[in-house]
Amino acid sequence: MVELHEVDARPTAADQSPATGAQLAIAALETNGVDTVFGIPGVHTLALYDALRSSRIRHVLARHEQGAGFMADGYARASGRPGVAVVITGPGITNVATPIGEAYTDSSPVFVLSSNGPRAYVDQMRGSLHDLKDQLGVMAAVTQWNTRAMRADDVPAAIAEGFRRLRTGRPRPVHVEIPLDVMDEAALDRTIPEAARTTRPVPDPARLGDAAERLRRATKVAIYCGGGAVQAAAGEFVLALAARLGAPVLTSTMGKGAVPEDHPLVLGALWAPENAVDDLLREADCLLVFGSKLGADTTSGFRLPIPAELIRVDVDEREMTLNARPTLAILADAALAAAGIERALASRGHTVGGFGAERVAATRLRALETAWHAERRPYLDALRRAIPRDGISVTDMTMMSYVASALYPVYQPRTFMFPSGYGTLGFALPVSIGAKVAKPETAVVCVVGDGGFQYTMSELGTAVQERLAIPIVIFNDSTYSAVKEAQAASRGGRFIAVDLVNPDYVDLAKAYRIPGIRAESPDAMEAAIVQALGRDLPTIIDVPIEPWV
Ligand SMILES: Cc1ncc(C[n+]2csc(CCOP(=O)(O)OP(=O)(O)O)c2C)c(N)n1
Ligand SMILES: [Mg+2]
Repeated sequence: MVELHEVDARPTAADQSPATGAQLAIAALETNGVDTVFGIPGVHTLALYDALRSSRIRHVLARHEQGAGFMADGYARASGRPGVAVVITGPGITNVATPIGEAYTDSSPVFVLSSNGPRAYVDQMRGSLHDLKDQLGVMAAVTQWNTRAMRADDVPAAIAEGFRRLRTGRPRPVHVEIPLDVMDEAALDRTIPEAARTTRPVPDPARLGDAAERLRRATKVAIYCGGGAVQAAAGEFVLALAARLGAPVLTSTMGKGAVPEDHPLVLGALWAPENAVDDLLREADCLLVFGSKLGADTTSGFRLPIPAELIRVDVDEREMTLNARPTLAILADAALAAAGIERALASRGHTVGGFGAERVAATRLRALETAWHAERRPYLDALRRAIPRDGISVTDMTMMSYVASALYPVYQPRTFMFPSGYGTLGFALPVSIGAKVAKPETAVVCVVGDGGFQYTMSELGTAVQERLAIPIVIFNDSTYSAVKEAQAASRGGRFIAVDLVNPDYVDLAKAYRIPGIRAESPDAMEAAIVQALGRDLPTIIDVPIEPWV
């Protein structure tokens, strides 16, 4: 089954084309348009790093593989291009599994390239360094596709297939593993397959016509956008459709930014059970959903009102019927489907008043007034003022982020990031780093709680080393407040394991020789963020806040 091959790793002087498995791997990344990888080297990836040295790919050195995985995810979320993490076998893999789990739930195109021991010993636990019983098994749990290249000749095809999958349908992470001796093995065939082009599922015209007919029969239509609408950049087509139907546009948290939240027909992520948006939805006779699984969390336990007519558009056949059975399902890219439905309605000369902008404005106002923790809005308004319209806010699992989901307006796709599905604390700092590396000219702000920050604060080292102008806003209450709140709500206030003794974050900034500021008010925080955006280093902004519980 497995056999050891003699290895001749050196390319001849006459032939500078890629030769070893490792060189082919890096060449295949280049062919696939990769300009940056995030990782940490080890003795199991020496060959890969050696090949990276002579490539044009930039390597960003993380401080923990969890950080490298999140950075690759942030790069992907910000740019829409696959993000790449390079890790060692064993602990490198188990460390990266957590952010890849997040990328999987949130459909982010992350490519993990790893190593393993020599082929002959893979999975055998014979006492080699970094032995892991079932490395592909670990990664199978968090990827859509996962393979081991057993010969140098197989490396280019494995990498090409990974990228093809990232660029087709639903973009969930992939993993390619190259055992140690395969990296140094000379390949007989040096051909690198051409990069796969991104394909977007094209809607069936008959279904678009069917959708137009159903929408024509409806009197009050509402539109709902999930992460799929962000990925497809469907905004302008969704808005044209909304204008034709007088339809309010709602989003999930992952859908924030699909449409600008200051548009007169946009209600954003303001829906909550029994609020004004909920009342409005109960009057709708048709809901048109673009790229959302209508998940348990997003719908507060499947409480989002679903009218008799439910049209769902999704790139994933399974998601399309998950959680709520549609009366019409369209397997398609959200932008192509929205444009197609709008054209079909236009050709039928169909326009209706629907709910209309006035009703939407009144609904928005009432929903804002009654929103959960609306008293914290001054912080979110200050954050919004400090960040340019196209600026990216990366938010961690902290109370302020949950409030932000409803109350922080987002205007452009890929400018609001949150660990939506896996809910991983420590997401924000490394994801900010990846986003800033992908978009150096764009303002990127990290919003994190005092607890979540400590999960990945070691990545401060990376942000300093790369001189990234990231304001790191720590909403500090020395508490795991989300948990404390849950203990108050369902355990009769029997609090346990929620109080934190934290470092002084301004002093921590000093240790890294970067600016550190304590901002005692929303205004002070706003000024500190604006200043921080103008530096060429990260800035820690410690914001002491009132207890939530
Ligand atoms: C990896 C991980 N472990 C545990 C949790 C459970 N958890 C959710 S929120 C939270 C508290 C976060 O504290 P902090 O970052 O200070 O934000 P706060 O809730 O205080 O605003 C915890 C422990 C989690 N989401 N992720
Ligand atoms: Mg806290």
